[in-house]
Formats: sequence, C-alpha cells, structure tokens
Amino acid sequence: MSGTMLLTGGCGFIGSNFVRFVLANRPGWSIINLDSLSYSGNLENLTDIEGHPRYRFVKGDICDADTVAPLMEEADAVVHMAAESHVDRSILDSRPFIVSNVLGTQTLLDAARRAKGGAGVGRFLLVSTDEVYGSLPLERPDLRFTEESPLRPNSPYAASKTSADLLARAYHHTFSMDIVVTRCSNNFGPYQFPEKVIPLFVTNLMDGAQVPLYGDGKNVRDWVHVDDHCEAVLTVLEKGRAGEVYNIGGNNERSNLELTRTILEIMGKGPEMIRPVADRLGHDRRYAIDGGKIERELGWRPTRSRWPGALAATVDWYVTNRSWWERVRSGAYREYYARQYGALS
Ligand code: NAD
Ligand code: TDX
Repeated sequence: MSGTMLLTGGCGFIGSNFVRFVLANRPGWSIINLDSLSYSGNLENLTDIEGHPRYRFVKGDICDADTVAPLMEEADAVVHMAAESHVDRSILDSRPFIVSNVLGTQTLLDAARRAKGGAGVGRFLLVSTDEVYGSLPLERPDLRFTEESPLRPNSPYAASKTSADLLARAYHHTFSMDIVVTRCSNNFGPYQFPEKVIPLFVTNLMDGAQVPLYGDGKNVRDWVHVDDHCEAVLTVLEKGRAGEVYNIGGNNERSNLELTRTILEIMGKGPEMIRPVADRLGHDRRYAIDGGKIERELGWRPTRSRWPGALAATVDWYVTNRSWWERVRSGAYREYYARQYGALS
C-alpha cells in the first residue's frame, strides 16, 4: 500500500514521530499533515522534515469541513490522530475534548465518505486508546484488555475517545467504509508534551523541582515506545482487516512508583525528590494490553520498549534537548502547571 496519506495531528508527540517514521521507512508514502497547532502542536517538532519532497503541512482544524474536504480529494488513506490528549485537562474542562475528539472525528469520517464523488478515500485508520476499556483491578494481574473487552471509559477524555472509536465502528457498519482502529497503551519517547508524566518528571528534575506523584503511586501503565506505536499503526494501515480493532502494547507494565524510582535512578536523584500529591479524580488503576491479535494476524510485536534502556534513552533525549522543552514550558504551560500543581519555579 502506498500513495498520499492525510495525517491529522502530525505536529503533536506521536504525530511528529509518525511523520519521521513513515518518511524514513516507507518511500511509497507521501504525507499531508493537517494540524491546528493547539497548545500541544508544535512546528518545532518537525524542523528536520521541513522541505521534505514527500511532506506538506496544512494548518487547519479537523472540525472545519471546508478545510477537510479538498484534502480528502488528494488522499489515498487517512491516519487520524489529532485529539485533545490529556486526561487531567479533560477533568478541568471537557468541552474541547468533545469538540475535537467527537465532532472532529465525525467531520473527518463524513468527508472521507463523500470524497471522490462518493467513492471515498481508500482506508481510514483511527488512532484510539486503551483508555476506552476503563480500568483493571490490581488484585487481578492475570487480566488484560483484549479487543473484545467491554468499553468502560472513566474520564471525560476516555469517553470522548470512545465516542470517536464507536463512530468509526458505526461508519464501517453503516456505509461499508474501509475503517481500522488501533488502541494503544501509554507512549514514551522524544517530543512528548511535558504535561504527561515522563517528560513532566524528567524536566522537573532537571529544573531541581520535585515530581508530583498522584495518590499511592500504585497505578499501573503499560509503557510502549512511540516508534513501536508508529510501526504498529503503519502495519495496521497496510495489512489490517477492514472493520477490525487492533490493540497495541509494550508488554511493559510498571507502577507509577516503579517508573518514578527508575527515572530518579537514571538521573542520579534521591527519593526526597518525590512529592506525594492528591490523587487524580477517578484515576484508572491499571491498564494492561493483550497484544495477541496484532501479533497473530499481522506479525507485529514491540521491539523498542525494553526497560530500563528505552526509558534511559528517552531521558537522555530530554537532557540533550533542553532548549526544546524550555520553550514549551514557558508561556501558557506555566498557567496550566500552576493550576494543577502550584507555581513552577
Ligand atoms: P498530542 O496532544 O501531543 O498531539 C495532538 C495533536 O493534535 C497536536 O498537534 C494538536 O495541535 C492536534 N490537534 C488537536 N486538536 C485538533 C483539531 N481540532 N484540529 C487539528 N489538529 C488538532 O497527543 P499525542 O500524545 O501525540 O496523541 C496523539 C493521538 O494518540 C491522540 O489521538 C491520542 O488520543 C492517541 N493516543 C495517545 C497515547 C499516548 O500515550 N500519548 C496513547 C494511546 C493513544
Ligand atoms: O503529575 C502527574 N503525576 C502522576 O502521578 C501526572 C501528569 C501523571 N501521574 C500518573 C497518572 C497516571 O497513572 O502517571 C500515569 C500516567 O499519566 P499520564 O502521563 O497523564 O498518562 P495517562 O493518563 O495514563 O494517559 C496516557 O495514556 C493513554 C495518554 O496521556 C493518553 O493520551 C493515552 O490515551
């Protein structure tokens, strides 16, 4: 499979890594990157790609049908990952999540369906999330999310992503559109916005500040390197079966306390740098992905998420790229941080 890919959200964390991954590994694909440059969208994430002959950036909102329609005419496939992506922000104000994640997805699906005189774009891939499944109990380490697990989203963010996920299912069923959905666990790697726990903790420590650990620190996440996620998304785009959902995980479950201690160790800091803070409202206890389906059907499994080496390499990226995150952490980020944790020194 090759041609022109319309990518949404390509200036964010996963999107910018995905652009780089596709251009480096798939000479047959060209990319049109549609991104509104919201607070987490950053053209600096792609400065090395500017001027690439197979890449074009379009600034625009996925909710704007007039912007989206002509781009669909050019597209052989859509990879939709633009979204409001941070759980804590959805607790502060859920409205932007409903607008971008639900209405934005509906706008894209309708445009994809109507494109090319009703023939539609070739394939539509929605980047969903493991958060659609809700939470697993710590007492049952034998349980994992499969693609058949019930959808039980717990945060406004997760509910908005589940809505998008179900719209994709409905458009496939109703209009026979060629749609595939991926549900991935927590990503880590370069260019992640420092509201998310790993870059937040690393950059705080580099600034000499403590790290705010929610609740008892026993919540578990399954960490996957962003390049593994990018490769898996491409695999599903090129080889997945229409109408199917594919889980993507890192086989790498860690409690937040374990994650924090490992970061402290890598950075040569002591346990006094942990600041226990009030728990996140409705904090999901454990996410764990059963990645058996994508491995059995498409032959894909994670190879870049090995702990602690992959985490150490990521920490090193933030150490080396201080000017990137210092710019990101100035401006509007400071207001968010102050509201969430108290003033950033
Ligand atoms: P991010 O916040 O870093 O990037 C989101 C991008 O979408 C930004 O560039 C932003 O400008 C753009 N965007 C937001 N609203 C838009 C709109 N209305 N129109 C156009 N562009 C818009 O997020 P991320 O962590 O890179 O996540 C990307 C996708 O992957 C999301 O759909 C998210 O739900 C999903 N996901 C993320 C993770 C993770 O661990 N980060 C895990 C699983 C799934
Ligand atoms: O300050 C913090 N302290 C803390 O203890 C923050 C920001 C987080 N945490 C905890 C909460 C979570 O248990 O760390 C864990 C990870 O938190 P986030 O980085 O906010 O990620 P999470 O809420 O798990 O969601 C992520 O994975 C699924 C992404 O942000 C989503 O976009 C994706 O869908």
